[in-house]
Amino acid sequence: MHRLIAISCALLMAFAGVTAAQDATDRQSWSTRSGYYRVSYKSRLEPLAINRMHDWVIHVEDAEGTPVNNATLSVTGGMPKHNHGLPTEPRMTKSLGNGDYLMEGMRFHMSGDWELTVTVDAAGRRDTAIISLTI
Ligand SMILES: [Cu+2]
Repeated sequence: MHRLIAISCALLMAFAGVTAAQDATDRQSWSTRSGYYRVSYKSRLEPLAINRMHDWVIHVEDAEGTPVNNATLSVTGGMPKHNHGLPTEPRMTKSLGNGDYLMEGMRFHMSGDWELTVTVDAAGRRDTAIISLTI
């Protein structure tokens, strides 16, 4: 019984952590290393699955929450525990407006823990966010 309560508490705390990390759009977002931007993403393949080529829409805001347009984005990534990268080279193909950017060519070829490095380059400020996700 005590064990069950402990697990419930851990779950509640995990939920609280996720909520705190969410931005106004109710999506999880990540601050870039130097704090210039916040990035979030939406996969056009939901739920995420392995071995399926798909697109992401990455949203970029500045530290004040204003959407950042006219940025250049790049995405690299891999599985740190396996010491390998992404099987593809995703490319930003379009600025969709309102701080949204289309990244084409996303594909994950293994289940497990992935780390994506999103580099945002706008108005001479280049900064990087690390997005962790598990598929
Ligand atoms: Cu792997």
